[in-house]
Amino acid sequence: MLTRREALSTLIAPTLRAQPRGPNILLLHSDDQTWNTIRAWGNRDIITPNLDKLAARGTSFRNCYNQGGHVPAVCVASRAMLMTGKSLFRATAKDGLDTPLLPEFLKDNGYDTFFTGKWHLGTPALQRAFQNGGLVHLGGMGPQIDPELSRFPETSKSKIPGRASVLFANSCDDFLKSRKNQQNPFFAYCAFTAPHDPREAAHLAAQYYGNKDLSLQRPWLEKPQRDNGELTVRDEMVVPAPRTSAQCHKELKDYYALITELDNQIGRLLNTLETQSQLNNTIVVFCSDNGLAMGAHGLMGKQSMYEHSLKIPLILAGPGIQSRTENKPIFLYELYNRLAKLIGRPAPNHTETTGPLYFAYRDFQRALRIGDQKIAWAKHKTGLTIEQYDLSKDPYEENNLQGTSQAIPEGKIEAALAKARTHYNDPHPTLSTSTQATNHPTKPQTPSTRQQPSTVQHASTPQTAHTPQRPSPRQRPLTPQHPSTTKTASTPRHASEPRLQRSGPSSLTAYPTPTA
Ligand SMILES: [Ca+2]
Repeated sequence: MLTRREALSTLIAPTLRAQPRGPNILLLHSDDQTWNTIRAWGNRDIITPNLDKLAARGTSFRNCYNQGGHVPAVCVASRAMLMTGKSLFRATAKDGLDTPLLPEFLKDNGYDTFFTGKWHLGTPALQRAFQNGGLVHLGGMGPQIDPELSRFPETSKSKIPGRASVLFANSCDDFLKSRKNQQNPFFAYCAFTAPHDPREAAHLAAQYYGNKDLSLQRPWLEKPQRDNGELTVRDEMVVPAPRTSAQCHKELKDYYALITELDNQIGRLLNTLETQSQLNNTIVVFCSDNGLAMGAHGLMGKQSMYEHSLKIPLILAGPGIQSRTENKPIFLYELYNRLAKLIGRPAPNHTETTGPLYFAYRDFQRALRIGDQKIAWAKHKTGLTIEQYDLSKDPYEENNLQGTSQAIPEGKIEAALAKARTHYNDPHPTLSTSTQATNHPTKPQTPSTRQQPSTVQHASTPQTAHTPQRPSPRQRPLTPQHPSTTKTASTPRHASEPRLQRSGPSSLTAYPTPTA
């Protein structure tokens, strides 16, 4: 015979058990931060004590990738993928953003949601997705000093005195402090604009790094050795080619200074969580949206298929997350799916996990992984550039294997390519590594109307029109983690695709010098 109290307890308990309070989630997002810019990950120059602590208590995803972009502002596609949990060609503004965004999914699962920082996916999606917000930078790049910001959910902008990273951290900090004794868990998304240029950080560079002689990004070159179809984009003009090591050294120091400033602000936020007794009940995510060349391969921007532009930091720490290193490659868009599982909810059907490692930029650059081998190609005005790197031995992509005995057979590339295109619904089926039937000069074209290329560049072969590769004496290796092998099943060659045809050294094209 149950007592009255026991009977009431029996009625109430299942309800309480069905609605446990999930862990909070704090998503810390940087802008244009390449993967090898965390001291705990092996960069002995950079100062990132708070990210180092986060890495020590969490999981470091050492091979996390942005899958690519549709326009030079790669940030847009990356952030669309992050918010939708969809891969590149499905996370479009047209239909991708129509599905529940990550904050909407969390709100539906009992979370109070908050946003501050850079939002690059349009005002309607922002206002729809979040319940609360602070200072917001609507759009792409903005100044690091006295930025023009709006206050969520308003869209009118005004100049706010202060440094951008501090202002966004202030907004997030106010929200975290307001959460004491709140019943619902929270999702707070703080999207910093650092270390994106303009790199207004001269005094911070002097303060943090002084006269320190930084190692330049590998392989440092005065200018690109090969055309990738996008050498005159704005990002490449930040320091016009040919660049000097002194110029790149200054840019790198300012870049590192912005990251150190960002790290300080992240430390503030994590300290607030700790003083609010919320640190142990909060999943902290740190990631960036895309990488940046910063002088590697003679490039400055992010519009390429090299690791420095695709690979980004990703660290998760908090309840249920082990302290370890994960070397298996992962696309950033998988974060949505993983967070759903971490809070004990089924991931929405529209979210994707990492499939074949296939990367795309606009309609003229593609890259594909076959195991540890990475094949990248780009159509440009005068031809086609193909490169192949063994990332297990050459993580900085310094030794192009195309045109050597180690080049992967064309049939194997085509099979993997057909599978990846189908998997990701790439709408540009004519972009393959093939040059067949187009071996004739082409007129300069706009990127969107590019035709099949006329020739193939094998960059491992000497090219007299190029500046010889001159690695900086200050270059030295960090500690890259070798990516694990990804199996790609052999599938029949796609009937509509022309066969891969590589031309020999005689067809090498001169690399056009970028124009300002
Ligand atoms: Ca970015």
